[in-house]
Amino acid sequence: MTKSNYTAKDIDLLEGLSGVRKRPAMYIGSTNLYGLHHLVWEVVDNGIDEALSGYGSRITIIIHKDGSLSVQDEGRGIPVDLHAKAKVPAVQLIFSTLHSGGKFSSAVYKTSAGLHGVGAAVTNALSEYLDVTVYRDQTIYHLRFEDGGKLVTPLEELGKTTKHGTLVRFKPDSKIFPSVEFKWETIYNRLQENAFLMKRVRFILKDERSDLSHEFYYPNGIREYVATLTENKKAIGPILFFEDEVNEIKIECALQYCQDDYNESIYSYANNVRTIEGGTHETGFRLGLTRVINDFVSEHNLLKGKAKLEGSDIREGLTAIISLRIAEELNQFEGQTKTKLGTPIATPAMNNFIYSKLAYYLNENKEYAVNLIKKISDARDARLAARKAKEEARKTKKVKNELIISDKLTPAQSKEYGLNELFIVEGESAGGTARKGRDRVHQAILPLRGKPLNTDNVTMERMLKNEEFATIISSIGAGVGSHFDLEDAKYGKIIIMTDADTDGAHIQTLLLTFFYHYMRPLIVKGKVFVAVPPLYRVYKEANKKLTYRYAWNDKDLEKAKKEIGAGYKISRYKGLGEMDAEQLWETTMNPKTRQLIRVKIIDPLIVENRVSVLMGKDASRRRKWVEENVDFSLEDTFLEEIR
Ligand code: 28G
Repeated sequence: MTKSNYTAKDIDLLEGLSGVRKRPAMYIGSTNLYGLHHLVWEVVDNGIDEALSGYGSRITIIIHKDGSLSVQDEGRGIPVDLHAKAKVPAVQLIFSTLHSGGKFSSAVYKTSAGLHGVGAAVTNALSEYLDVTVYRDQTIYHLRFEDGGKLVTPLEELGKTTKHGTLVRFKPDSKIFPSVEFKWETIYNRLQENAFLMKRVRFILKDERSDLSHEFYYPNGIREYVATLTENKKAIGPILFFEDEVNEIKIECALQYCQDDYNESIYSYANNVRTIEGGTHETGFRLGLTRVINDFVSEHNLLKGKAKLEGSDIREGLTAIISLRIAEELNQFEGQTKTKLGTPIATPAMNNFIYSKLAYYLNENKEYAVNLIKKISDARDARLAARKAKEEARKTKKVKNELIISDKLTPAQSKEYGLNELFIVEGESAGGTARKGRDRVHQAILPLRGKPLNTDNVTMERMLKNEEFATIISSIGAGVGSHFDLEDAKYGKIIIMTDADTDGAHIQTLLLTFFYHYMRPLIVKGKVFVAVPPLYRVYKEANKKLTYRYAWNDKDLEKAKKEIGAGYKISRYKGLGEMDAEQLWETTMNPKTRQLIRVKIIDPLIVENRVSVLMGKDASRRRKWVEENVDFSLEDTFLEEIR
């Protein structure tokens, strides 16, 4: 770069970005993989906003071999004219000014303003380089930043073109991010989600590191989203799809009921942002749904003399996607993570919307209506039966069903259930070691023989016949499926402890598949964990004194080698079985020294994709997937350290 190009204005702009570099987590949540991918979303969201405004129907993302990533849209191209006040090209400003998203966007419905929504300048601030190429007014424009947003190539013209759009290529700064490796699957899932929500837009993802590529294009939008989420389930009737505009809110909703599904899976969005914490639109949806079903039942004199249907009965086995488009000024986010819709009018809008659409549909499709009401009333009966059984058990003080539990479980002594931990351990021998090493007061051990049953695609009846799961269910003591009641759980933590190899990962997935289908509240409320055994032990014996360190990854290993000093030896743990009771306690079970990963459902698609690919019937699809994801870990299936 030539120093003379650098003006006082450029330096002012750079100062804002240096704040981002000093405290990146404030802007992108963290500097782990979550934050790394946030750089991608900021740029992609701008391309999506342009498409939402009606310009461009294709967005291409390429992961390059050098660790950079590029995003190209076919919109109008970012304006290059000098900004009236700042006197620098608008495009330069967008990549140098924080929060430029809100200020500069002309989109009526904006994607961002969600979790962090701080604009592409943040991506620039945290990149080794960032190139912007604009195709606009028959001209190719270009500018380049390096080293956290320093303008090294001011806006230049590269030639003529007939194209229009914007191309951004950036390489995350390895001084900021411990890992700068983009994950194919993380980006894949996010783009798929976006594609479902934007039926007009084609998303193309290419990975030059592995030659993988994929195109997402769903002309049927969220209908296909619901179809994907329910592809392994037994559907009751067709996927219903409704859309309307109410009080200037554009509403789309797709829903499907399934047999043998005891969960409610309602996923809502506002302007393409997933509203994880729900909010006013979800509230309205639930109100309207409960109202329309109960009104339909009483109008047609169904279920005479039977107990009222509750909302939970009506939502059991329901998978629904709700997508709202709200004008920017009405789009309010609240909640701890700003993923809760606060817009008040969304409640009556959704309430009336789902009421009128579904009432009409049910009256026009009596056969469907009868099947649905039957299913819902079965759910109500099951709920009442479970409650009655529970009350009986309490009356007869038969709660001491620990006695019925098979001899496989080594229980904890404490009756303070919330503090107790259930370790589900791979293998009888590791189970034995864990039994010896544990804290007897609060830790219970349940060893597993072999691989647990794959509970995807089997009925509950079949699952209950499986001894391992029967034992898990009775050990936890809180019921199963729609009868599951978190309050009755005998443990505050369920900890899956397996070897750190592919078999171990498979067992984790099988167990999580079970918890996901039959005890989902455990996962939703963050009660399920995966234990992380160490991979190495670094040790040395000198002057009859043994010193040692454990290492969970290669970084730890380097640190441990340094701490132990010259003459160290390394033993690599291949499985839990290689540790004695004391070592297992110290490294993997002791709450003070162990590492646990909390299981979360980050994204319904990630879970359903993984579950259906890994657990489904199609072996060739599974093999291909495993080949493509050789380094897969559960971390991004069910698990994520969200900040
Ligand atoms: C490829 C990666 C990410 C974008 C546009 C297009 C316009 C724009 C972007 O304008 C500043 C504020 C309001 C005009 C808007 C072009 C209007 C007319 C745009 C992107 C200037 C922002 N012509 N495409 N920003 N506006 N794509 N893709 O970032 O007044 S950002």
